[in-house]
Amino acid sequence: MSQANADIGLIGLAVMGQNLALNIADHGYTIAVYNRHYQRTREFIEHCERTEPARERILAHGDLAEFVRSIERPRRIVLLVKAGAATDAIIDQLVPLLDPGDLIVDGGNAHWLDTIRRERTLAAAGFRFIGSGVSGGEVGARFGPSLMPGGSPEAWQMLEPVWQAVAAKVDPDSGRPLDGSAPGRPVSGGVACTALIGPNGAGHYIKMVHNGIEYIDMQLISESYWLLKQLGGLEADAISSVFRDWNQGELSSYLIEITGDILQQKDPAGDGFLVDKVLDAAGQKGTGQWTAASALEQGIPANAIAEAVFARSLSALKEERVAASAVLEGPAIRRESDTARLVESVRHALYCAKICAYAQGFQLMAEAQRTYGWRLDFAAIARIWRGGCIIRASFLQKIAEAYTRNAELSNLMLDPYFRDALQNGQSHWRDAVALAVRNGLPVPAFGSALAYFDGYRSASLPANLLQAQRDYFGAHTYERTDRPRGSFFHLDWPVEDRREIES
Ligand code: NBP
Repeated sequence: MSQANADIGLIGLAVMGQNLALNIADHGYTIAVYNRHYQRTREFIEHCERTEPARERILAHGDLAEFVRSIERPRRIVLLVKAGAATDAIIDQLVPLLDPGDLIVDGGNAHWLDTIRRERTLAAAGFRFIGSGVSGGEVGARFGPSLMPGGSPEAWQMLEPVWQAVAAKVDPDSGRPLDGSAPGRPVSGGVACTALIGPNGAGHYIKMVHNGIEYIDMQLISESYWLLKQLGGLEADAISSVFRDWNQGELSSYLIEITGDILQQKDPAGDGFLVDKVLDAAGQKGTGQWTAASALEQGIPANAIAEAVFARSLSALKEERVAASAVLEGPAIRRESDTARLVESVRHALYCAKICAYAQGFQLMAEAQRTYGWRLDFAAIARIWRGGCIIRASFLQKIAEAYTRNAELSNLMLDPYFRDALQNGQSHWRDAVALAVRNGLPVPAFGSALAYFDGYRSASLPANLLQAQRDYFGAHTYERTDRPRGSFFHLDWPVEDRREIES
């Protein structure tokens, strides 16, 4: 029988698993690895032999039982396999090989309800389970991801030292990510971008909302690019300079930074810029849809996040759009002569709409905490997102400060810092949306975020008429402005002798 000589185990050696295994090994842990098909394991080990200083701390196994036996008890086993049925399949194979008290950590993009189910089932059988969001793609997994674990405090105690070690690090004062890692030389110091989010599915829920925010962040940046190109007539490299400039200020973020890089890239297969040759049909993997669906189910107006998902769906109808463009006419596009003013309007629109998008994401998490009985620390969540993940941005430091000032903040837009930013930028934001509408350019994210802002700040909305319509055709009742909330009335609308009935 083989000896237990690994501190931790990891299953699933596709791109995320390989990189996280190397990150864990870089931090001094001996890690056992296993993959369903051994060929992938063999290739990984060959790669490690060539380039990885931590190679001797990676122990490869082709047999699952041998892999499990090689891990010190109580065992910690991280799964990075395809989310869904694959995760259940590997858990089913693992369980008979484990001992009570062992911990399984699912680092895949699981649906939070699956995580709640798995945690309940495994806890009942005496095992520990954590569903942990892992963000940052392959580079993040390799040199410091943002990690969002959900589970019991006892399970977290087992995982915490490893997750603290491998997570991205930020400067505690500025919140800026600490860079400079290389194989075998992890970042030292700084604050780790991880903390226990809450019980069972809380970590995966927060990871899902992160991805929903990622969708809207990307859509807002794309709409900015489009207005600068279509109305400003700017070439990709000129727009790149604008983004690089914005990256020095309050919009500073990973996504703005990579947009600056992308727009500079020449087409390796020909003339011009690569972005002009990339087909305008966006793909999606599902976490944006989950976020929008969760908002709909919980009645939270995350319209900008949902619009970002629909914008991808509309873009994917490429052939239909091409055909429709020959049939459905819009206004001719008129170039703006004052480019500096256009750039300024778009910058403010981007920042204001981004505030609304994050306000929606945090409202969604606040509702989920009520629905699932979690207690979430929103300042801690914003801090975790400051480094390692795709939406990392200096802006998140401001959100952390807002929730530190007021942990019960009902909407981010009401925090003094964000209130002032919206006040400062809204006329530019309106100009950008108006320009887009007049020129027939679609800006669903800018526009829906503005509608959210205007709706949220309106003491009165036309829902009085809507509610009267509901009562007219469906006897759904209405409340009256001159009576206390909670008193409901119905009118017998269609008959001559109309009577109002209170219920
Ligand atoms: P994939 O999501 O492409 O999954 C491939 C891995 O799952 C391989 O190791 C594969 O084994 C394994 N697998 C499958 Br498929 N079915 C299995 C089964 N029935 N039993 C055991 N193993 C099975 O890999 P990834 O892109 O590295 O992502 C891993 C997880 O991390 C996913 O849940 C993903 O959603 C999440 N995630 C990915 C990213 C990213 O940027 N890619 C970012 C954040 C989170 P095989 O080699 O034998 O086929």
